[in-house]
Amino acid sequence: MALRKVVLEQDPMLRKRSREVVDINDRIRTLVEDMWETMYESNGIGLAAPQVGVLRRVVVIDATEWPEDEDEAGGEDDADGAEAKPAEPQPDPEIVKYVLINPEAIEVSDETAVAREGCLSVPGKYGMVERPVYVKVRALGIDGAPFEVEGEGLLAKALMHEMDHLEGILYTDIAESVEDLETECKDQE
Ligand code: QAP
Ligand code: CO
Repeated sequence: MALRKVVLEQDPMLRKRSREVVDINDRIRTLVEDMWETMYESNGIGLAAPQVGVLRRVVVIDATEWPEDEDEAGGEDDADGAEAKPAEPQPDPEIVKYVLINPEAIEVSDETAVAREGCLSVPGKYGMVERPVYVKVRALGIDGAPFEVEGEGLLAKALMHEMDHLEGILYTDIAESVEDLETECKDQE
């Protein structure tokens, strides 16, 4: 496994159409391993192969929404009470993790919503993007078996955002507005 370099916005590679995978071989398996590593290292929730400079129709997504992320989990710091409250058992989040090879949208909703998006290839920016609220995608898994995934909310956005990358489209092309992230967000090194 290895980290790969993330290709940035101005690189013409991101504007090209990626080609179908015809054979899921060791090269593709290594690519997928490296994409997971690269995505997690950069705190992304989705990554498409062209973002690491490989023009193949391969996407990884981890849109798992951890309860802690949404709100300060638990809340109050332990008061000096006699009985320390046992930690509330957190429900296990549903793991929303997919490798998609040659993904195709086979159904999209008419209903759309405008929501915030970012992209590892466009660091330090975000934009408001209108997308269908629901999509059904057919793809091959890393084992070569076809499967379907239905996405709503974050997963739907991630699926459409990543499939756009395979067509050479960036969210900044279709965003209603793009703005700089506040500089107080200091998760860079
Ligand atoms: C695509 O985007 C996406 O600028 C994945 O400083 C976007 O993983 C799916 C990221 C919106 C669903 C909704 C961007 C991390 C990650 C940054 C990403 C940054 C740190 C973006
Ligand atoms: Co992106």
